[in-house]
Amino acid sequence: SSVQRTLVLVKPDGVARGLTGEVLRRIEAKGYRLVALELRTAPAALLEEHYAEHAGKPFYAPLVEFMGSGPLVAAVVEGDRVIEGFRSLAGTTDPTTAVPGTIRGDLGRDWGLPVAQNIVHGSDSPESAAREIGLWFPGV
Ligand code: YYY
Ligand code: MG
Repeated sequence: SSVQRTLVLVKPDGVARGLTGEVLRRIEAKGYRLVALELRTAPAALLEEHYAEHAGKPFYAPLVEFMGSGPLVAAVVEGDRVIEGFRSLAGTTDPTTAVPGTIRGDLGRDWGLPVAQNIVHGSDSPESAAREIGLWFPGV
């Protein structure tokens, strides 16, 4: 079967800007199902592990700081090919050039900061999804 689960985060910028509902609305409107959902402020250790693939890059420290700067919404989302499907809904990483119609393209932009504040995270592969769901929702 092609049913998958992915880890979605509404990042602190998205929560602070009141975009949580809009992001969840788009996920549900696409036909995906929420299987876990939680508002939380993430500790640095969790964020460092979540973004371990980027350790050593210039944006790593600002990224971890930004992600811990306020509450975020973590969700597990399920559906056929949802890993690719949510990445498609989210749009490309740089919110200034992300295509309109996507979450990042419609709702994000550059703010002159050392890290891109692009509203959402979505796992990029089945391996990443399994690893990230294990980190954020060990019981799920
Ligand atoms: O998967 P995705 O979120 O689209 O991008 P990643 O390459 O995994 O980077 C994670 C996160 O880091 C990105 O969402 C914004 C930030 N970032 C950045 O500020 N500048 C970059 N050149 C690359 C990534
Ligand atoms: Mg990524």
